[in-house]
Amino acid sequence: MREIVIGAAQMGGIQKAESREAVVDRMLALLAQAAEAKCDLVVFPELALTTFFPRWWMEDQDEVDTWFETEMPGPATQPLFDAAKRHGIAMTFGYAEKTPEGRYFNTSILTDKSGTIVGKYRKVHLPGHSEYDHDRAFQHLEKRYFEPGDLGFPVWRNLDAWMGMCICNDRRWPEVYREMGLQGVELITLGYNTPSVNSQDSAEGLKERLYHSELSMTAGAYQNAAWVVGVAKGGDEDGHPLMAGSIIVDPNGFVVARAKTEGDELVVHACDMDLCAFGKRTIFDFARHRRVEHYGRITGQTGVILPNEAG
Ligand code: CDT
Repeated sequence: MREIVIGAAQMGGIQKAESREAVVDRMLALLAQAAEAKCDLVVFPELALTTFFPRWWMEDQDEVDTWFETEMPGPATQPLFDAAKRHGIAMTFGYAEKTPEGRYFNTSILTDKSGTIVGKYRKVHLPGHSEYDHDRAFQHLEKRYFEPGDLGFPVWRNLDAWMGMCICNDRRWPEVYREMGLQGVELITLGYNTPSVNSQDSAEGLKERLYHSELSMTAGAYQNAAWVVGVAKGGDEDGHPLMAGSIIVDPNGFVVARAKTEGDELVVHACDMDLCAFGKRTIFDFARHRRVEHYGRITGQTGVILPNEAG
């Protein structure tokens, strides 16, 4: 048995006026709870240090830059790394990254139990739009403020398991899980900020959104025989409702633990990495069953090409 006690550290809304230090205090409280619960790993949401700022239209780059971290850890986040090391807990969280070259990414990092960063992932699937959209109930400007990640979907050996990360919208794309599945991933962690209502269709509300989120993560877990831990920001954020619904999914695709609230809440489950082995050597033994000669379109084209247009 290779058990990792995982704490899915859901966070309630982070208001625009909330300082990094105040948010880090909330994260420290969750880490302390995780230490009480004997967690080995704590998973925080996407853009865990700030409000989900891509909902705001900004033209002044100096203002945009205030939402980005230029170093990790930096002065505001160092206490997190110190606490993780003191408790002996590995952690992962998302933040907006500005590189020394002036590039902007929606990023998450993974540490080991000594608080050393062992993995970095930059969000590949950026939803939304880059210009102001008058037809939406609210904006989703990730394509304006970030560039698509340039690191692919690596996996890392950490806590005696193969771990990978993705971020929010990535969880809706089967290619993401399979890229990691093909590297033997056993645990995929992800954070998300999902509005409770679709900005382009008010009929798609909380119930439908929770369903799609869970459907994506349970399918990704099952089809790759891996644990999936999806951690939300939830509740009211700057007057905008965010869907909560953090879950821990086992390698058979079953939800084994879920958040009960929309606020700061630690969901704990002891996850045995050895449970991945059965699916990986049977129905999802990729080496025996995949038929790559038929998958060319997956990497060869993006949009739909109807058969009568193919030429
Ligand atoms: N943060 C993020 O990726 N949110 C998206 C919202 C999609 S609507 C533009 C998500 O897939 O949950």
